Amino acid sequence: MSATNFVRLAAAVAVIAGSCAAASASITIPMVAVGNAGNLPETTINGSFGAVAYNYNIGATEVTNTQYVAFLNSVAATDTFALYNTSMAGSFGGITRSGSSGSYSYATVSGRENNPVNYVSFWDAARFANWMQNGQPAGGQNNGTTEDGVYTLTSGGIAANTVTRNAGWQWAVSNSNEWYKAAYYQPAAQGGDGDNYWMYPTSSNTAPTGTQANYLPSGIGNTTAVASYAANYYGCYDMAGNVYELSDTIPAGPFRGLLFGGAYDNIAGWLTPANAILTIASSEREQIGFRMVSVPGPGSLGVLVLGGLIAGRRRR
Ligand SMILES: [Ca+2]
Ligand SMILES: [Ca+2]
Ligand SMILES: [Ca+2]
Repeated sequence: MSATNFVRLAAAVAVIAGSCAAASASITIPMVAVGNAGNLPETTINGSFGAVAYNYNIGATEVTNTQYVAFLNSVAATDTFALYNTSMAGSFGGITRSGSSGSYSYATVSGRENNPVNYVSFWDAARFANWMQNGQPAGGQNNGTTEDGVYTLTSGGIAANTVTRNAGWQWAVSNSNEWYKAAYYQPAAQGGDGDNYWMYPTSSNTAPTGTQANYLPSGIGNTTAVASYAANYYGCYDMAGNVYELSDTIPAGPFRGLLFGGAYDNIAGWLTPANAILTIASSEREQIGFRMVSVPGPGSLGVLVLGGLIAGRRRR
């Protein structure tokens, strides 16, 4: 990343400044289960991260261009909320747009179908999550499609960066603890490090080689197809490198993060928890994509949130 877009903060945190089929078929996002609910956080490296009180699923991979194209073709014939960024058609992207507003259609770039989508803001990712939560409806960006569901998106909430998950969420953009746990956690009793947390998202205390993750030593200098390298303990791919993945955690101000794990152009130190970035919620960059989380089983968090009513129904 260029130095002009970075401001180094304490604790080795950086800030990123603002910076092919067209048919809208239903998509399936491969998810892996992250158990060990109630695990303790890692607290010695870069704050306190990784504690998650509930079981959840997380995307096995970053959200891909193919998955994002299905979203665009469902909701962005008129791209009211700028879900498409024209840089997606460039050499780091993988999505083209044709037609004119009102009849836009979108396609993946040949050979980059399974690369992670990038040039997405947190608000794009939040709208994707709403679309997933709402059952992948077609027909435009409206309150039943992209503007409500997991995240209630109002102009005021966006401007103030105060939008958080609604109760009963089933799909969401991963938060920093969910992401961190899936990347670095492995119980010592199940073969993990002595303190249950690895230094690298490849379930190791040794930096991956350029053939084990897409980061600077790979020499690729661009995104690669997701799952081109081995999965980690929980079955997640590319938590080390490829693209950074947005977080719905609000640390302060206009930011979302922290984002851990590095991108295709980072050195090994940026794959560790010692280095992470905050990103402005509206920022869109080639190094940043996102990964989904869901709660296990249809409506299971709804059971937790709504208590005995639904739980009782489910027992019948
Ligand atoms: Ca956008
Ligand atoms: Ca450790
Ligand atoms: Ca990644």
